[in-house]
Amino acid sequence: MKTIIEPFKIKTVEPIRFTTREERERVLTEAGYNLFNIHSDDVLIDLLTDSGTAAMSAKQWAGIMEGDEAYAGSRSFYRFERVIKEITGFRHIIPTHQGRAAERILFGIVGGEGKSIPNNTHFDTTRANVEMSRAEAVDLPVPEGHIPSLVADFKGNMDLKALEALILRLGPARIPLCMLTVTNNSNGGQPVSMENIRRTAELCHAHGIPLFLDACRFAENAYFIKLREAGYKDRPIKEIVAEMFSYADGCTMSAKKDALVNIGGFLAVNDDALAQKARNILVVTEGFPTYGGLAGHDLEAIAQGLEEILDEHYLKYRIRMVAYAGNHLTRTGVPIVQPPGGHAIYIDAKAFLPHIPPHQYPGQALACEIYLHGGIRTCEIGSVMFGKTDPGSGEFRAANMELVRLAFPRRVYTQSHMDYVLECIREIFEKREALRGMKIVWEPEVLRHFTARFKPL
Ligand code: P61
Repeated sequence: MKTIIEPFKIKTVEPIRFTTREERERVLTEAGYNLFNIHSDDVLIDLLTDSGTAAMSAKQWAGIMEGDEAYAGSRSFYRFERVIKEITGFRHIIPTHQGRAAERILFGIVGGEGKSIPNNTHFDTTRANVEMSRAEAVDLPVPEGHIPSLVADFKGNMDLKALEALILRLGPARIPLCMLTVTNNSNGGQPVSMENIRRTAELCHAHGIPLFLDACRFAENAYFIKLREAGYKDRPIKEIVAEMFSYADGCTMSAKKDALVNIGGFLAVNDDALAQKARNILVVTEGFPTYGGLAGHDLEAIAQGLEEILDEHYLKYRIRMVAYAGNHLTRTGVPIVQPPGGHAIYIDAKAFLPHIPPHQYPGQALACEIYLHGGIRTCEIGSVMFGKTDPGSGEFRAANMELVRLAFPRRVYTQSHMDYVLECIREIFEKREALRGMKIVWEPEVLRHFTARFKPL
């Protein structure tokens, strides 16, 4: 059979609320044209993020009831630890309340003034935690990663020549570890190849530098390796995952993505001394080492989710659903970051709205119109998020790309929800000349995309 179906049936449903265009116009005006300011009850289909938005399975909900809430030595912790050890092979498993808490603990130990952390591309919380420690976060993606229309298999890869040059320039003493984000979220959700993981590890280890994975979407990355990399077609996904982790010395993970839960994360390391330091911080800021900021029932749900994510029927459906959306938009002429990534489609708003210059925020204009037209919430990843306006001179600096991300929650929306989203974008594309840019009327000092207020021009 060629048709790919959702590999689950639905036991519990949650209604979604329909609104009229007039209602959405009012909601958007009151929200200052910022989709982060909207109540989720006013959203029909929410594609703001794939983080913490998954639907849990019956077995995960059963695990929630089974969770052992003992302060110390919880049975649920031992299941969590066993499952993660089996998947990653790492020696020390340290639970945290989410991904950024693992990052804060790790960089609180290895970061600091004068240090540099290379990464294929830091996610914004990772960069913030590196910089909060006063270290420098260096992005070294392969050059093809920056060309939205280019179709290539592993646009998430690390630029190995640039990494070697950095190591030779700074010396290994200033590089306490190197990171690889799989898949590369900030670069379009593009995967990293096994060859690139292995060669990054070889280069780092030759200089005594440990390699860590930012493993949020490790299973989606592994499935791309199976699909696209020579020699992996017939290998079980568990083996591919094990090989990916075998090159690394540790990882940070937000369980809100590929562990199919609504909250949670962990830090995993091989180094005994590093693990001891991490547990010292954990016990002060997160919790006792056998729960680390989570309830016993959360640990249970994560362990179960990590077993479910490795189901190849699930991964095939997941990657094909995103590809279905991407290929449909491409056939319609809608410019997107190519090829479609693992968890999201990124519309290239600069090419979609060539008549709106970056300083009039084409991504924000498009995200607002997608909400007005279809009640769908997406996220601007462009000059609102990464651009800057100098408060003194008023000079504007644009972001590298003007993107709108449609991130797909796991196991939440069906094929017909997807068809509705595609129809909405197609209709906006047909009348794109009518769209106007936006101006910022108020912005905070940091992370302006969350709270800034806009007006249409
Ligand atoms: C997302 F607008 N991602 O993509 P935590 N590493 C990576 C992530 O993708 C990631 C984290 C670490 C989110 C949520 C998000 O400003 C924002 O469990 C590759 O969220 O702490 C999270 O994991 C951090 C969206 C986070 C944002 C911060 O939508």
